[in-house]
Amino acid sequence: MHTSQRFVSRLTRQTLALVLAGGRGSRLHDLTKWRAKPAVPFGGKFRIIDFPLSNCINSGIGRVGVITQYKSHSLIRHIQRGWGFMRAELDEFVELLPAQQRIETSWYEGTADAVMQNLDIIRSHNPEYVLILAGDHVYKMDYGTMLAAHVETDADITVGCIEVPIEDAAAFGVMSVDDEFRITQFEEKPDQPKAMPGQPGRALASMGIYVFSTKVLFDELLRDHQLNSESSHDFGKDIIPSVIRRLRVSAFPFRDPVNNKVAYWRDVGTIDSLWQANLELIDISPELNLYDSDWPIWTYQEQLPPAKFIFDDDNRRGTAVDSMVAGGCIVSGARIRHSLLFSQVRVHSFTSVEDSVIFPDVDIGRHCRIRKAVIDRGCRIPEGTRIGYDRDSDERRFHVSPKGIVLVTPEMLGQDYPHG
Ligand code: ADQ
Ligand code: ADP
Repeated sequence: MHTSQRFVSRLTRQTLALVLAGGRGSRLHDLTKWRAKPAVPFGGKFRIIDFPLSNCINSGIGRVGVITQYKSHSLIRHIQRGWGFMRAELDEFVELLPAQQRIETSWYEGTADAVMQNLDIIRSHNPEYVLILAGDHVYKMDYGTMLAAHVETDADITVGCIEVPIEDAAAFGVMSVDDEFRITQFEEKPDQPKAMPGQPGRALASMGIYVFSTKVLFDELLRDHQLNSESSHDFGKDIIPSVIRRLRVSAFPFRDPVNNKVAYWRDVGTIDSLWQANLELIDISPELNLYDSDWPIWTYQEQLPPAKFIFDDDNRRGTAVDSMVAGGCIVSGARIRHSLLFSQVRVHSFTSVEDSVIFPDVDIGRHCRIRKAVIDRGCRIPEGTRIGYDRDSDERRFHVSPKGIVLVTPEMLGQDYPHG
């Protein structure tokens, strides 16, 4: 075993990371009508893509390309503003790779096609390994250990994997492995997922992240492109299942380095899971600790004053309990309970907000009662509005999720989106 620090840091320096950030995220309904899923706000001041990008930087991978396609304006703006601090003279960068019809006269098809169309850019960086990541998961992971495992097992390809409950497994690529964690079977989104040996309730799911030795990546992408006219050019659907018999494909189980249990990893792909994952951050001991200075999550942030809580004219206290409140917020004579307020939210007197996630730049007028809601950026909630108390009335005006979470966007309120 060569897991010395120097060995791992050599591997991370020889790696180019490509973050796939072009997917639609259609289960997030109107939250992804104007932005790609990786640009969706998360955790009070971040966007989802900040997690894989921060993981790269914290792992020592300084060369990162972000492949964008769908509704990329807000994502591109975020990356240009927030991730420009990399030092080009040290060969460190976060580079945007928009679909631009470089090789084919089409937009990107599947995930493998999105990488294929950037082959010349990959070649120009001359990496030893290419780490392919998804831009839409929330987790903290040291990719250095996955690269080390790739090299130590002499793998051509290594797939990151995590144990999931069998009832959720049909949404993932599901694999079987041998004693040495070599993948022996891989099925993309199977109707009947296979359980792990001896664990009928669990399946081994692909995280949709891959380490490729660069030559293998080039060979397999060209092969898929040239020989397989049926292919949808997707890593999970086409490439991985077709190579497991020919090549050495290892699984890398992602575990928490502190307690060696299954690590925190969330696909916040629905309104319910986004709401829940945000509110879980408020727990006394959250599974995802954002206050961990060993693994900082970087982002773009405006320079904002501290959050402020004030008495109103009638001596009503502005309070927030069991909540997280970002910079620039003003809570004036209103009560906030078990909620997450992103930056620059204003909440006015005689209003209560409970069990809710409020995105940036929202203004909530007087005498409102809001419960179990996700309120999108820029909403102006008129005085006296009730949300989360009467399902029929909510369904007429807003979108209500299966768990009864009410999604409110500016368009649903008849308002313009904030530009700029
Ligand atoms: P899916 O969840 O279906 O399965 P997919 O839609 O392929 O994931 O998207 C993967 C990533 O690529 C996402 O970050 C998405 O934003 C991005 N993306 C999709 N199409 C793109 C395109 N044309 N251009 C740029 N980016 C694009 C995958 C695997 C499964 C695995 C799950 C884990 O196929 O095997 O279990 O991820 O979530
Ligand atoms: P984010 O909060 O993720 O940055 P924005 O609210 O800025 O997202 O919206 C993403 C992009 O889409 C912005 O350029 C915004 O101006 C644009 N946009 C959003 N809604 C509309 C709309 N109804 N009509 C036109 N452009 C819109």
